[in-house]
Amino acid sequence: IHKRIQNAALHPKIMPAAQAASLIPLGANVGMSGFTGAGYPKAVPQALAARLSALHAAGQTHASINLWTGASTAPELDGVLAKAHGIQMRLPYQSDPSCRQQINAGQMRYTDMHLSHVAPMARAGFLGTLDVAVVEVVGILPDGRMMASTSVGNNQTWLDLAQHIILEVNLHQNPALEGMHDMAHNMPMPPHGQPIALTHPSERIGTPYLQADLSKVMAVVITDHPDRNSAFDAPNEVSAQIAGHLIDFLQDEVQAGRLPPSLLPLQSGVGNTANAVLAGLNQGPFDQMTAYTEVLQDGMLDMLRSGKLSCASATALSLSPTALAEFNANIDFYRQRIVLRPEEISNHPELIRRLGVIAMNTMIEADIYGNVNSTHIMGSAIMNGIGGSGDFARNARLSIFMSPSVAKGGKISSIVPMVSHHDHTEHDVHIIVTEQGLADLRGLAPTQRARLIVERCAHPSFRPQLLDYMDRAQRSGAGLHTPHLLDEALSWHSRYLKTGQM
Ligand code: 0RQ
Repeated sequence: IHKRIQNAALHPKIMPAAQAASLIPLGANVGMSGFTGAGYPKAVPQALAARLSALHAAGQTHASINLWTGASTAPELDGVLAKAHGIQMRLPYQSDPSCRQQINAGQMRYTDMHLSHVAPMARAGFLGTLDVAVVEVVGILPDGRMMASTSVGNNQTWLDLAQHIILEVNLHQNPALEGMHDMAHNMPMPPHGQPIALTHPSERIGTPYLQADLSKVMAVVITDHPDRNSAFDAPNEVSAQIAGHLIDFLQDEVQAGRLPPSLLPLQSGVGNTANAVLAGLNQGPFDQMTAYTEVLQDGMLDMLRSGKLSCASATALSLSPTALAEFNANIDFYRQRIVLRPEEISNHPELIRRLGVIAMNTMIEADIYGNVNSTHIMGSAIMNGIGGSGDFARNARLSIFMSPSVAKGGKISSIVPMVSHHDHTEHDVHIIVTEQGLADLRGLAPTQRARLIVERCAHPSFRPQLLDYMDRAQRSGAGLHTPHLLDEALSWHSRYLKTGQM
């Protein structure tokens, strides 16, 4: 243990998780590490959940905390705390079934934010005071610098801002992660802003270590557990078709001279479809690609190994157990090629625009004019959150959204007359892809976009209804720039809610 915690001043602070959890004040704002199932604290949240449950049983029914993280975490963090009714408010992103259920039942407040905004907003004080940071690290050097774990997220900001710090030193995480991180953060705010000096995904502009005022550390907890990440589904026919359309399109762009042969830095969202697109790119014609993304998942690891991808910048590793084992076995190879950064840098609009990122994200639905909903089911129930999709889509050189054309066994069309919630406006969406085909919306007016999206992307079982809506809206809409029949525009969603079928 002392090999991992080389700073002797911290040794007296080593304690069991339950004791550390008892130091967190009720009602506190707590900033925890964790991003897409990687690098989250594994013991203190569970101990805190047990403590809160006991308090609830003893009549303190409102005992809870406000929970800030990097992004989604895992059942041992979001899951246990939500099940214990221990989270009063949550930000900036979650994907946990229990959290989702409580948010949609009106029992948990959820502030769903662009991930690049979180650290600057926290520093500016808009989110309130951060009482406690709970951060997983791999180890602590004699001088107190800390080796970061499998995700960076907002960890350095939480350590900077928190009044008190609890560290979880996870012996299971590979000490050879040391050197993979680049912790530049806390860029000068306006009116003192400066250019961020990154011009290539592989560049480094900061130190590889987390740092903190060690006098704020009130507990150090030892853990020995792996990140809990599930395996991806093997690409199915639909995701393979989406990948195929996308790769054909990228090849055409290269041929037309609009993209270089090694493309531009790739960003890929999470999920099975995104992973299938990466698998397609790994088999495809492009070489010497790079990635400037937030989550590095299995597909990108395969591409690094095959040499298709020369380097990747991200804020978190989100690897299946098999991919994680391979990563750990070859970590020296990957350390040369991967940089993990704070999410305010991995998702920074300035850098995404400068690098010319190709953003590939999954959506819930798009409308005929190209507006995209990434977050809400039938207009009012949250699924996960906007995450980094807006940071990338708004600023990308090429902003791509993909989805199967139908959901729930064909009862729902992913292409609708009007989206039931807007995350990405028509101005931020360049390409829509489904298994049916790809619509390139660049430079087109709304009615041109509508025809292309319906003809290329909608499922044949919904296409006639969409064409009929478009034709009638174009004949009798109140305005003919973006023609709509307002009484009907959301009728597909209300019909689904009433009948179970759009
Ligand atoms: O529901 O699980 O109950 O079956 O939505 O859909 O097809 O499995 O797709 O897992 O890739 O998620 C947009 C949610 C897609 C995700 C979203 C139902 C469908 C299923 C999931 P079930 P799939 P995925 C990087 C970038 C926002 C954040 C983001 C997401 C469930 O990609 O959260 O992009 N994106 N971040 O049945 C009703 C529809 C539906 C629908 C799908 N039209 N209507 N239900 N579903 N389409 C990562 C970070 O930022 C951290």
